[in-house]
Amino acid sequence: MKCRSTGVDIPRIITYGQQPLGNGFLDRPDIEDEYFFEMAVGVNSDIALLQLEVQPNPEQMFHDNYAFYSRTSNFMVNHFNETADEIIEILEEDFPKDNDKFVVEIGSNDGVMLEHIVKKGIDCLGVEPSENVAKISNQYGIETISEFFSTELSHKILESYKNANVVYAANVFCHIPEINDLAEACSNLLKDNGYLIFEDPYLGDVIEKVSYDQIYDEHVYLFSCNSIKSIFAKYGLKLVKCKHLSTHGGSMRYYLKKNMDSDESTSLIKQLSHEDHLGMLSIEAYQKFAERCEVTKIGFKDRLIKAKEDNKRVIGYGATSKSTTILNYCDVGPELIEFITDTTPTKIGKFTPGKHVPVKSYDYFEPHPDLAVLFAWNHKKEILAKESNYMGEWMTHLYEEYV
Ligand code: DWN
Ligand code: SAH
Repeated sequence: MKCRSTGVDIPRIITYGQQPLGNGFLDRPDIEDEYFFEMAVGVNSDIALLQLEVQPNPEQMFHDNYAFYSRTSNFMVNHFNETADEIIEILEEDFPKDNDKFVVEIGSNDGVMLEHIVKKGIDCLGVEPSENVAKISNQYGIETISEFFSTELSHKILESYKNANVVYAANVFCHIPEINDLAEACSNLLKDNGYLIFEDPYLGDVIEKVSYDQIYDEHVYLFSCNSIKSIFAKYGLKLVKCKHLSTHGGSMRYYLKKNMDSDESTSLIKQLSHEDHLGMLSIEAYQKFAERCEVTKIGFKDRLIKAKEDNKRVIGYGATSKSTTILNYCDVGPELIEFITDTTPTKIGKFTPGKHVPVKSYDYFEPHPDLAVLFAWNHKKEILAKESNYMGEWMTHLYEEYV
C-alpha cells in the first residue's frame, strides 16, 4: 500500500482478518447481509504513522444512526468540560483584543465540549456528519453542520462564517482518511496565529499495551508526534506542544499554530526524540507489536475456554467499538461470552458486529457473573469505582495479562 500522507510504498505489518463495522450493532434480521472487509494494517515507520490498508466508506460508518454518544462516560464529560476551560484560557491569553473570537469543533458529536463554549457566549460551530448525535448538540444551542469536514467544506464555512481562533477535535482526526485534505482544511479555517488543537489515541500507548483494539474500521490512523509534525507542516501548521492524556487508554493532545516560525516546547522536543528511542521510527517495533497481538489473541481465547470448562459465568462489560476487533480477531462469540452489558439505549437489544453477542442493559450485570471481560478497559477507573461490590474477576485482552 501507499502511505496516505507521503505517498511512499509502505509494508503491511498485520492483518486482523475479516472484520465488520466496529459500531455496526445489528438487529437479528440484518445479520444475514452484514458487511465485512479485510482489516490489514500498514506502517510508515519513517514518520511513525500506522494506517489501515482499506477503510469502508465514511457514509457506511457515520450516518443518522451512529451508535456512539460522547456523554456515556462521566469521566469524559468532565474531561471535555476541562478542555473547554483550556480553550477559553488560550483565547483570552493569545487573542486578548480580538472581539470576534470563533471556535470550530470537528466531530463534535452530541456537543459535550462546545456546550461550555456556548455558555460563555463565544461564537462556535460544530461539524458532525452523524445526524442523530448532531441533533442532540443542536438541542444544547450549538450550531452544528451535519457534514463531513473537508477542504471543500472549509471554503463553505468561510463563506457563511469567519476564520477561527481555535479549531478543536477529539478522537476524530484518526477517522478521516484524506489526511492531507484535512490538514489543508484546518489551515484554511484558521486565522494567522490561530491554534489547531486535537487529541487521538496515541500510537506509543497502543504499542506499549498492545491495545490493538484501538484499530477498527473508523480508526484509519494511529498517530505519533513525529507523524503529526510532518503531516501538518506541509500546510503551514507548526506542532508546538503535546500533552499526554489518560483518556481512551492513552491519548496525545497536539497543539499546532498557524505560524511556522513558532517555537517547539521543550516537552515536545523530548517526546519527538523519545519516540525515536522507543524504536517507533523503525519497522522492528511494529513487527514486535504484531507478534504480541498474536500472543494475546491466543491467551485471551484460551482463558475464556478454560472459564467455560470450569463452568464459570462469563459476560462482557461495555459494548465498545474496540470490542468488535477483539471478538472477530480472536474468534469469540456467544458460546464463550453470554452477553455484553452497556448503558447506551440504542445498543441494547442488538447484537455485536460480526460475532453477534447479545447486548443487554446494564441491569443485567446482576446477578453478578464469575468473570467479566472489561471491553471498556479505557474507562476502568470509572467502572471499578461504580462496581466496588462486584466480587468476581475482571479480565481484558491487554498484553500485561498474558506475559
Ligand atoms: O473514537 C471513538 C471513541 C471516542 O468512541 C469512536 N470511533 C467510537 C467510540 O469508541 P468506543 O465505542 O470504543 O468508545 P468507549 O468510550 O470506550 O465506549 C464505551 C462503551 O461502554 C459505551 O458503549 C458506553 C459503555 N459504558 C457502560 O456500559 N458503562 C461506558 C461506561 C463508562 C460505563 O460505566
Ligand atoms: N469528539 C467526540 C466523538 C468522537 S467519535 C468524542 O471524543 O467523544 C468520532 C466522531 O467523528 C463521530 O461523531 C463521527 O460522526 C465524527 N466524524 C467522522 N468523520 C468525520 C469527518 N470527516 N468530519 C467531521 N466529523 C467526523
